[in-house]
Amino acid sequence: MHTKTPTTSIANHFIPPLQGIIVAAYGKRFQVELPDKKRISCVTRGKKTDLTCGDLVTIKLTDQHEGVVETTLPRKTLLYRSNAFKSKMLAANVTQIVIVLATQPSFYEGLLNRCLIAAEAANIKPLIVLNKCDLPDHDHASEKLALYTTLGYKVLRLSAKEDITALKPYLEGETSILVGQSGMGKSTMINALLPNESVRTQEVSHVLDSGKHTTTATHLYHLDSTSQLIDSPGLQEFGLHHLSAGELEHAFVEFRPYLGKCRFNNCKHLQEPDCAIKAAVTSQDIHAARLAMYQTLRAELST
Ligand SMILES: Nc1nc2c(ncn2[C@@H]2O[C@H](COP(=O)(O)OP(=O)(O)OP(=O)(O)O)[C@@H](O)[C@H]2O)c(=O)[nH]1
Ligand SMILES: [Mg+2]
Ligand SMILES: [Zn+2]
Repeated sequence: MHTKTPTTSIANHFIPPLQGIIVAAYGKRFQVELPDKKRISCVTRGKKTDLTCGDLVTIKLTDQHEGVVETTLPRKTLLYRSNAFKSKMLAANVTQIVIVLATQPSFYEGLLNRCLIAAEAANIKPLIVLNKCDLPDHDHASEKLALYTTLGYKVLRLSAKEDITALKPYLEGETSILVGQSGMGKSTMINALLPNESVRTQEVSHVLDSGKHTTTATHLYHLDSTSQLIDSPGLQEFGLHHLSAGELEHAFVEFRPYLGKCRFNNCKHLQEPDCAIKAAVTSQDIHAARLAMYQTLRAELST
């Protein structure tokens, strides 16, 4: 004969914390998805708000669909941007940054460089996608990207509206975040990859040559049991104030063979004599545009 286990009295004494993943971040409120896919709307204790999409957390239920975040599990990676005053987390635990560019609206090469530098500094692999290749006149955008292929970055050309197949193999087994300016087609890509989702998208403004900032919060979607995809709001700027001088110079992949070879140990590669990086620009081993980008970013650092 089986006797009934007194579950209720045990439950009253110890409720094990539930583990979940943050699938959406709205300021101080977070959607946490539990292993059974149930979603709980959570707040944090006190003033703690340093949580972001992709964070693994433990929560305590306060209601059937509401809870409080108790702890954050250690992060494998953290992608964030910062200016002189504040920093903003974009996502945690991502393994790949998909930098989404388009032929229209025109993309800023400075922002592309900043995304690449952030990816290198956070040890996250970048992938560059030129979207909207169905539109005429994409040659100019394509030409601008030749430099990045030379640096070893993969540049994928596609049209999310016509055929997203080319992107699929790159997403397998990865947690990828789509980043880029507004109107490049990030949410359109989510819809193309996940036909059951209907993420809001919006026509771009041709007059302003810009998107309309349609996506306002970061969201994580499951592609399959091992692949996740994060949609994020369009970026206008990408400050990198949090990087040290050493992190910055190492994030320029083609600088690495020359680092430590300047006359001065603490060479900033700005005006110093006998600078190995500037010599490599003269010999055309480093592209002048990348040194200019480095110098812009170096001037923004506090040290
Ligand atoms: N022709 C063409 N248009 C596209 C393609 N991909 C997206 N679009 C259009 O571009 C516009 C902007 O797309 P969205 O997906 O909203 O862009 P987004 O990057 O998510 O923009 P934000 O949410 O504002 O950051 C929409 O009108 C899309 O239909 C494409 O491959 N070809
Ligand atoms: Mg969007
Ligand atoms: Zn130097």
